[in-house]
Amino acid sequence: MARKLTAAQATIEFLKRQYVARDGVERPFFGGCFGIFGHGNVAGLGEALLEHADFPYYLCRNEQAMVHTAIGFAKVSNRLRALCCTTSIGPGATNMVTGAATATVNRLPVLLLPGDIFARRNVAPVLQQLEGPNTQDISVNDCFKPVSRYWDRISRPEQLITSLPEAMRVLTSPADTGAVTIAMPQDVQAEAFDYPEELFEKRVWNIPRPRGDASALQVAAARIRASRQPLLIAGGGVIYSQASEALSRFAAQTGIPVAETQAGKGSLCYDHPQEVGAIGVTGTPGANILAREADLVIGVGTRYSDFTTASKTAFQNPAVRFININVAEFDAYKHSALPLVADARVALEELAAAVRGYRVSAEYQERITRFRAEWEQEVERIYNLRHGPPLSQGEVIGAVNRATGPRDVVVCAAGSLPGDLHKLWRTRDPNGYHLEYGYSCMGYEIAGGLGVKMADPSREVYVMVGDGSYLMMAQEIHTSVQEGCKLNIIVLDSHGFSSIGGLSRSVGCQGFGTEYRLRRDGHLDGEINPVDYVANAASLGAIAIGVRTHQELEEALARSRSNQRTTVVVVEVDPYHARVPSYESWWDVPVAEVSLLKTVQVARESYVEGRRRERYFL
Ligand SMILES: Cc1ncc(C[n+]2csc(CCOP(=O)(O)OP(=O)(O)O)c2C)c(N)n1
Repeated sequence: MARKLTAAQATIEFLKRQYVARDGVERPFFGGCFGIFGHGNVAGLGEALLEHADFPYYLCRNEQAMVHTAIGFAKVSNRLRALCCTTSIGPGATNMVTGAATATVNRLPVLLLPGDIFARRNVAPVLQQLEGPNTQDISVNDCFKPVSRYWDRISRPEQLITSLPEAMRVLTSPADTGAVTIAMPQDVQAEAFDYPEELFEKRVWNIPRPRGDASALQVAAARIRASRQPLLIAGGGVIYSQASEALSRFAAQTGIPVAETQAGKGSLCYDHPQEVGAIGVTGTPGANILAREADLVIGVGTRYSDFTTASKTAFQNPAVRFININVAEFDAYKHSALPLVADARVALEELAAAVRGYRVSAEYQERITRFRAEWEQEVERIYNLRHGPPLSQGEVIGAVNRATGPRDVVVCAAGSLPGDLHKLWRTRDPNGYHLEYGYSCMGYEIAGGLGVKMADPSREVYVMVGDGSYLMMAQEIHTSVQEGCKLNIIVLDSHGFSSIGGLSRSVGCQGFGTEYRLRRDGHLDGEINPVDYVANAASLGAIAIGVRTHQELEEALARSRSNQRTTVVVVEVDPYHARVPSYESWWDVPVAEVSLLKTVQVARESYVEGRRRERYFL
């Protein structure tokens, strides 16, 4: 049996029938399709989406943003659901390249369907086509190749029959997932073909929980038993595998302290007795001191970014060894670790059984307990600074944390907020802390928050965003109003890039070019160039409230929570004083080796000193 459909209709018909199953629970994989139409998709995929009202279409304001929304959706769904995104050809398509990279870095599934130039070629160059004199076998969509986990171009309608299942294999693979790009030439989208009926039958993709090698597991258990100062690092893999309970039991049984990466924060509830906080550049003192001294590091679902390893300075014990539990072989082998290529939950359960009877020393446990108590005091201090106005960023985080419920989600991506949140946020749910810190893409925040809300409307979503990120991509407020997806957005106005300003000063560059100021005598150091964020947000349809004092902030947060429509609270924060410090860590940002500037020469000296502690783990 065959069904005559256009390539675009066949694509949507196929996507509708894709399901995933894990732990016996089955669900449809796709939640619908975001898009912006142009000549490259309006008559092809646009027509197909119009016909298939049961596959929802969402109109957004910017193509990059819709990929961020799809990322937020997939991340809070633990990669068990995804969205697809369709664009026209040319600029609409390449606007998604940054989003594709963000998805792939973070290993989150998104299906991108950019329109493409005519496969038929006879009318080329079409509007928005980038021609080349050396080949006709290329379009701007080739830009997606390095940022996609799977890439294909459909130049004949029947190619979908082999391409779409491959796309699903990659999207649902715990180890290989990321952006999948299927470029759809606009003429082919509208072409009909007799597709085999089987292509449109319901398919259930099992998300596996692979087990590690049995002998490697025994070696791992022996290493744990022999260790005196073990530390477990929980990465995003713990969350995606829904391994929090297994981790909690493992930590309680063994007494091994758990430090969390940005993607792994929330693996344990903040008040778990073995939770020692954030690790690395944006880490807390307990986690970083324990990392420095650890003789065994057990990395679970982490890819050891430089923020986690403090640019390879975090682990200073000469005898340190690593065990890496990861579904991705690539990550499991990092730091010459004993690799356990396995699902996090399964591996932690098996390891718990294999080390039964082992427990860290009472002295080690005492240190963990002390670090935890000292850190709680430090958080209280920062939450209650009562600085300003302008308020300190730390106390704004405290006020927002206090205003949230246990299942609410905080969303953030770039600037100084991620570091401060990593340290200070008290997470009570594995999906309650939503940081896009793989690509740390400014502009992710509001668009990503929309994806979170769409995936789970039962949760209140709190987007925390700096004024710089807000100005890059605030327009999805309008989409959130369209969809009735209420967000609580807190804009922290520091009149520019306070994070990069601080970084610039630390490398001797004096904050150059990082503040929103008017040009004066040829330099960007005139008066502050103000932005009315309240008016801006209101113009997009949000309820917008400007606050200055602590009390006004608390009242605005209470109002925001009870509002039905997206609410934006704008608060000025002090970019220079009462900043949250960094604790026991370092980040490699190379400083100019020669410079006429004294500030740079001084910074270079301490940079050279810091680099001495970078290690290879061979
Ligand atoms: C798309 C993008 N461009 C540039 C950067 C580099 N960058 C990181 S943080 C930052 C400034 C962020 O400013 P803002 O959102 O106001 O936060 P703040 O630094 O004030 O906390 C910049 C430019 C980035 N992460 N993403």
